[in-house]
Amino acid sequence: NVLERRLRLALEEGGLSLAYQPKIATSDDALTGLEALLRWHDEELGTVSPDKIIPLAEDTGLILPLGEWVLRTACIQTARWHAEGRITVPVAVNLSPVQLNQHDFVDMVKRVLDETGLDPRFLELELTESAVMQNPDRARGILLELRRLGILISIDDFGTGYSNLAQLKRFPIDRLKIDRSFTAGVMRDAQDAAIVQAVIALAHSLQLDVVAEGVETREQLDFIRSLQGEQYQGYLCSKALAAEEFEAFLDEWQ
Ligand code: G
Ligand code: G
Ligand code: MN
Ligand code: NA
Repeated sequence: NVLERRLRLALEEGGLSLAYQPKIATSDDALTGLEALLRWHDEELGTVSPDKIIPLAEDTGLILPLGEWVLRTACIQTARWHAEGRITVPVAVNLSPVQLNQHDFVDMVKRVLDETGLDPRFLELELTESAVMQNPDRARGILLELRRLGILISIDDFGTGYSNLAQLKRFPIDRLKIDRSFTAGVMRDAQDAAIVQAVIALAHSLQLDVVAEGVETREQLDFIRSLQGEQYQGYLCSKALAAEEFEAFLDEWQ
């Protein structure tokens, strides 16, 4: 498989990069975090989306070295931005469910934090509901260990997965991210608006905060703010940016 061959090569010899999307406070427009997202431009294949890369990597086992590369790169970049005084917020990294099954996953995370010097309080890990529900007892144990290190845990794409609230409440979670498919509909679809309202209320009653994903318009932001949703991400503020572009964004935003 040519995609697999090129991905192996990119991992060994370079060609992968990360883009960073800002997370913003709805109350005062302050930067509250950034999410690292994988990017790959290959000489032969052109630009390949993470929606193609991640499933392939999961099927071939490449997700373990790839996931470690993403984590390490995000930590190095964030530690540097902290040292330069550019930011004081955490970086969020997406995890594949396959990584949770890695026997030494927590040790790998500890090692990367040690080696990059990033304070664990400035690392956030994003997992989908389905990822944690595959093996809830194991996932819970791992999340408790991560939490003990000071790492933040978010549930990504909330509302689209297999949700088990009885299980979810046992997990050490900090934050729910409302899937962008719901955000997209809030101004035109009463059901989407009701779902977003209910998810924010649920999160708050469980002492979790909320990030609305995919906010593209001022009206959507106002809606989220009126429900006291704490943070948002989306094109209204910025798409995910290459590191140099992200620095320019920071200079302008503050
Ligand atoms: O970057 P984009 O917004 O196109 O991302 C598409 C999907 O790929 C999203 O669901 C995102 O969570 C996922 N994704 C992007 N980067 C990573 C990564 O480093 N690891 C994992 N597991 N998923 C990622
Ligand atoms: O699943 P996850 O939330 O990690 O994926 C983030 C994905 O959402 C990336 O593909 C990113 O490029 C995309 N994205 C981020 N903001 C917006 C937005 O405002 N609108 C749309 N349509 N997509 C967005
Ligand atoms: Mn995410
Ligand atoms: Na998401």
